[in-house]
Amino acid sequence: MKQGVVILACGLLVLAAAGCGSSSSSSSGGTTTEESSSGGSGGGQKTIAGVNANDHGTKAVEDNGKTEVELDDYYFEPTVLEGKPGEKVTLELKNEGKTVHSFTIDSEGVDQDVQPGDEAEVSVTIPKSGMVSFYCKFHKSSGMAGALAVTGSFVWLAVVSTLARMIVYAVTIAALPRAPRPRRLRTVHHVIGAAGILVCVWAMAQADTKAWVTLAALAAAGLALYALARLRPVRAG
Ligand SMILES: [Cu+2]
Repeated sequence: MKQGVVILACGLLVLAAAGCGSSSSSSSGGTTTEESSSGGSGGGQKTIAGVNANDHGTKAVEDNGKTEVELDDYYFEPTVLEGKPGEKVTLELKNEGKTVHSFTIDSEGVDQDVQPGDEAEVSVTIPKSGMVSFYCKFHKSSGMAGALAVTGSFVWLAVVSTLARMIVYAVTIAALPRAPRPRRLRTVHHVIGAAGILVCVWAMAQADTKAWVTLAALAAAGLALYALARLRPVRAG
């Protein structure tokens, strides 16, 4: 019985750790930026949300009022704008270059031209997760692009998945057999276990399809290990 509990706890540990780990890492995939060696207009180039962009930094949007975005030859500054998931933001676009630029987001129906030395305002929405790409329709091929992103989504998910694993470790350690051990799991163990499962469910709710496929593969591996452990039970020590 005790060994059954331990094997079950270990199986759950594998499932939970794998599931939470995969959901956080693949969710971060959308916000990953990659350095590239080729230089852009002063700031170096990055792949941002799948688009090659001249990188001029990341900035959080203003909580109240407008967020200023400089359009120049040929970059956006800041290049990545971070805000809360689903937050509506007003951007004040300033063209400080010598040629006309646009601020364009296909998925949000935003397409604003700004003449040299001119200003314009657009309303945009921070995505629920990951990144949404914006670009200048005249100079996208020159790397004039950027993205709206969710603030620290990767860090937050990493913290939550680590927390989930620690909770599962705690309940696993608590379930380890001790000799003699008159009682079975106590209420506190069930509470800790339930908290761990809730955190895992929350973390998995942030995951996309790719993460679920990964989770399914890892869950199958976890179940196989569990079945193997059942076939060859641990000898009582
Ligand atoms: Cu442009």
